[in-house]
Amino acid sequence: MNLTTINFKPLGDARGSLVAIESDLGIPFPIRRVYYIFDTKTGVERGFHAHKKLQQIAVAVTGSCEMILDDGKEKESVCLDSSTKGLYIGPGFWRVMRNFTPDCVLLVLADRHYDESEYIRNYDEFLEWKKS
Ligand code: T46
Repeated sequence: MNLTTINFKPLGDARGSLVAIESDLGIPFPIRRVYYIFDTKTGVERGFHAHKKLQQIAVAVTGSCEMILDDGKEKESVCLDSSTKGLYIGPGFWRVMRNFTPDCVLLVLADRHYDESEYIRNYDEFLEWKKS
């Protein structure tokens, strides 16, 4: 599986670091939505769905978690553990997130507004949709 990671350039000075992410600049889509997942309880696994259209980039801005992406044939696990590493997640990947550290804040940039009708939340349906 060929997953794309994006390295954000930290703009550091003596005070510390800053990362700037601008729509269309260095990321492959216009940003229409930003959300973040935090305060995830120990042992919790999230996700268990795919998107028909949505493109996203996920960055653990603090802490870490594991993102497992499944294209219906192969699975790959990526450790999100850096505020300068973004994982691009295109449409058509079943995802599971797990192993959240208690301090993990997972920031997600998305190219579409929230639309429950474009989620696939059943794995068998996902496999059928991949065949179509
Ligand atoms: C994804 C992974 C990485 C909204 O109302 N608006 C939103 O923009 C989002 C993302 C969620 N919600 C509601 C829907 C649910 O009632 O928030 C609740 C939790 O969402 P969900 O169970 O889908 O959360 P995760 O962590 O399983 O998945 C989320 C995103 O939904 C999904 O697009 O790719 O994070």
